[in-house]
Amino acid sequence: MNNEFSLSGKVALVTGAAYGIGFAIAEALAAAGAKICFNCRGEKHMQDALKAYKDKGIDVHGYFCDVTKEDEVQNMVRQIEQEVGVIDILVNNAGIIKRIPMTEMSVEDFRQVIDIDLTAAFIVSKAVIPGMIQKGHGKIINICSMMSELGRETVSAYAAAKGGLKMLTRNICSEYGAFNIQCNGIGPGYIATPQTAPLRQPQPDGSRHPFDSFICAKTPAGRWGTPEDLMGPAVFLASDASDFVNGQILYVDGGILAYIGKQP
Ligand code: NAP
Ligand code: GCO
Repeated sequence: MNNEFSLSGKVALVTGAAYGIGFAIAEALAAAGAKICFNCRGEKHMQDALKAYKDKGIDVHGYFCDVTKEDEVQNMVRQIEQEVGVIDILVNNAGIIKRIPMTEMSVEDFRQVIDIDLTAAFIVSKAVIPGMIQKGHGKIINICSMMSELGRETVSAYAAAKGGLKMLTRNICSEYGAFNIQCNGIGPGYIATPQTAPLRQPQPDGSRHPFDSFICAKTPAGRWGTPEDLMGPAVFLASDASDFVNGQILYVDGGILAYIGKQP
């Protein structure tokens, strides 16, 4: 059974894996035997990430690439194919959020979130799928969100993008399942990373951020998730163990989506 979860000999690309959820997923895939490639945009993020991976004994290939730029993505994928090998596992993780009330949000801001959180997954998947077809197999994991299912104030662009990413996941499954490509999503709950740091920032008087208390009360597990909580689910969806799982979103949320909340 253990062999089912082995990724040895596989080449994985995790986008936006300089830190946060992407870094933890790359670490997990490496521990299962995969060769790791990742990208980000920032020079400092890259240098810090290469040191962090090295400190964990993980041999990685880092690439500067803005996932919204199709030419940069195509070049990166070609470079990976030449330097490391044809990509077996793609994790579309890179993403941003802008928390602005919709009527105050500029079209440019809305478009930027859609571009990075949705269109980029199309661009990178489109670049990687031909190699997977040639190889006769492939795994694509899209990092969705609870906002693939729910909305909340100020995250209209992000929810629209993550809702679209859920359907792109299902469509890649539908269009490429016949080539033995499985495309699934992971829907993290509220995870403690730089992206959610503003929601956990203690108040000036030292008290807990109200959103921090709100999320812990709404989550049956009673806590924020950590990037490490996503490591096992990512290995499962990247491995042979999930060969008959396709078009699904695996929510890793401590139960928050199932829970109406405690009576006040
Ligand atoms: P994060 O800490 O902000 O990290 C985002 C990563 O994406 C960084 O490495 C960033 O590096 C990279 N990135 C952003 N835009 C990029 C672009 N255009 N091209 C290439 N790389 C880009 O975020 P996170 O919390 O780890 O979230 C990772 C993913 O999980 C995102 O898709 C997010 O929506 C999703 N998610 C997060 C949570 C949560 O609670 N944290 C929950 C559900 C889903 P550079 O800025 O250097 O490029
Ligand atoms: C927010 C948070 C969420 C999380 C995550 C939840 O502002 O509500 O950033 O969107 O990032 O996507 O699954």
